[in-house]
Amino acid sequence: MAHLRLRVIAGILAAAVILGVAELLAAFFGADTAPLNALGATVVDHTPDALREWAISTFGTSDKAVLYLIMGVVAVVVAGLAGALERTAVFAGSAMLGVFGLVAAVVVIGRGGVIAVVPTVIGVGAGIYALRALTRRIDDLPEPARSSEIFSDTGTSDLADTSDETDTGEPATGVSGAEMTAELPNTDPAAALPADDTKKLPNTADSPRVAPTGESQHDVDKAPAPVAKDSNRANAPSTSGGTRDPSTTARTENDSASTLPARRQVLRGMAIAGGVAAVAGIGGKLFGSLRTDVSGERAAVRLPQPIAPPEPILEGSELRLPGLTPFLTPNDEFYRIDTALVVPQVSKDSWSLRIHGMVDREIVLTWDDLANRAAVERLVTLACVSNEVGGDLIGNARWLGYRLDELLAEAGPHPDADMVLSRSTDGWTAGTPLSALTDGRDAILAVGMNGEPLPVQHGYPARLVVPGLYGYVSATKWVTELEVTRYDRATAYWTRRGWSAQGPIKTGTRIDTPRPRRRIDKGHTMIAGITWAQHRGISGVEVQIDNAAWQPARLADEQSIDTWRQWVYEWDATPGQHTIRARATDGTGETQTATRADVIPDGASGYPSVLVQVG
Ligand SMILES: Nc1nc2c(c(=O)[nH]1)N[C@H]1C(S)=C(S)[C@@H](COP(=O)(O)O)O[C@H]1N2
Ligand SMILES: [Mo]
Repeated sequence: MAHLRLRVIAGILAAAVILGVAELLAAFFGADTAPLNALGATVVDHTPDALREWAISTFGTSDKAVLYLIMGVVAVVVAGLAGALERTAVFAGSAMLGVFGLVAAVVVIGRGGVIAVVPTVIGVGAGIYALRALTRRIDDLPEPARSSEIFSDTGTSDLADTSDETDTGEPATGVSGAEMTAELPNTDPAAALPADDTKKLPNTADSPRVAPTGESQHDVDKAPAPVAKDSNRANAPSTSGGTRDPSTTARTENDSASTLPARRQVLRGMAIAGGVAAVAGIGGKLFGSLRTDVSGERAAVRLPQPIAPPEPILEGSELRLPGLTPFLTPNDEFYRIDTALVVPQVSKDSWSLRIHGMVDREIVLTWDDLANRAAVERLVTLACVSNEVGGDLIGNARWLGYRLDELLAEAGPHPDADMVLSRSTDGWTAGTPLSALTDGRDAILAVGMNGEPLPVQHGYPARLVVPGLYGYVSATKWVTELEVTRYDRATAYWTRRGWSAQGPIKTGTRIDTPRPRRRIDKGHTMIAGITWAQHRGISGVEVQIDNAAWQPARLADEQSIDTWRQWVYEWDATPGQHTIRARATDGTGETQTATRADVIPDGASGYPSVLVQVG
């Protein structure tokens, strides 16, 4: 296939134009109207559970980056194929881009309505235009020229073209030795020209040489060389400017045109396509984030004063042992789990919380409305249902916000309601038992985290925090809606995908130190970790070395039943290989189960264990 490499590059550039132009428009129409963002979000929504589990456990918090990487690779392959198949008279590649556009359009409309399709349509239009323009230029190239040469010639400056013309190796592209010699006399004078004249070289020196090449490889009976020479001289500067149309009138001078301008047309076209893609894409990203980024406004937010002084952290809740997880998790180390490929940027000024559904009176609360209400601050440990035994999808923070029982009471939930379906700006939902929000526990609409406004990726300006329930059924970030409803009427995001409708946190223990498969010194060893059973509390932790009897560990002080607790067991380690296990008993007296369970459908279970080599 002639010029395969050029065609593949043309296809990839066309795809870059699509994504770049769409990104630029998405700066105005919203980040989720960019086709890759919309497609990625749809992939996320439809990823089979097993795959999602695998992705989270394999890539952790970089699962989103991996998804974009995969989409990028697929895009490059498809686009390269589209480029390879496209011809001036064959629209196969354009059709492929069109099909991509159609799929993306359907997805984008499904997620954001008809108007959201604009970036995709214009982007795909621009991409197909670019593919057509580049393909025409490539089709105009003389057959024998190999793309490698096109590129080695690029040099891209006119000066480089000069050296190209004097390069006697070039005709080896397929012209015979005789032609080669015939050309030499022509190239010599060219090489002898003073440097200032180099600009004219492509026309003067090129034409005579190209005629044989063009004629022998191309259309022998088309326009004779002299005509081509003249027309070429007259037109080359403008024709190589890239405005040329592949119309039939242009064809004549084209076919007999020199390889050099044709080559330069291709390169110039590619440079333009690449430039448009890069400028539009990067510009769109920058402009989009300038327009929507809320980190500036967040930094200026003044948090409400809690009605009571902040809950002091008990001195004894922190054991201060090397390798042990600190009692409070700093915001920048707090795990992040959500389905949002683009972190929602929600301004507090446009934010509101609507409480509706099975209520006596629907209410809408704005940010300023909240200022008139009493704020509280509470320590609550948040955990993800996808946290494996020994995993780190759990964190403890100080949350500042408004009691949900008070906000719900203002709306007046009906007695036959049993669920609150909370919804975020990006359409994600959680179904929380109404009872968990009204039974007196510290369920809050949080606006602050560890003394700061909520970090944007943790839900700025407002999210839910409910002690005792996994995040997927309670901890809605960027929350704007609470619909009071019933479990038999509404199904939340993850429940629709096979996860349990109810998500109480299972009692758990983690061994932080020693680390697994470490070699440690014999003798006195601190085995330490954390344990949690939010809203039930912990009554004890035990440690087992190999198959010996379970021994009680020492627990740090109990800050509250809603937070995790540190624990430590002092061990006189003997040489050899040992397995350390731990288990907790919650405040109701129930010991966590040894039975291993997968995270789906309602959270992992089983004892954590660590294998160490002593001595
Ligand atoms: N809007 C939105 N809120 C969400 C989610 C989400 O995907 N979208 N994921 C939930 C899940 S599964 C968990 S475990 C917690 C995690 O909160 P964090 O990222 O602040 O740690 O957020 C919850 N809130
Ligand atoms: Mo989660």
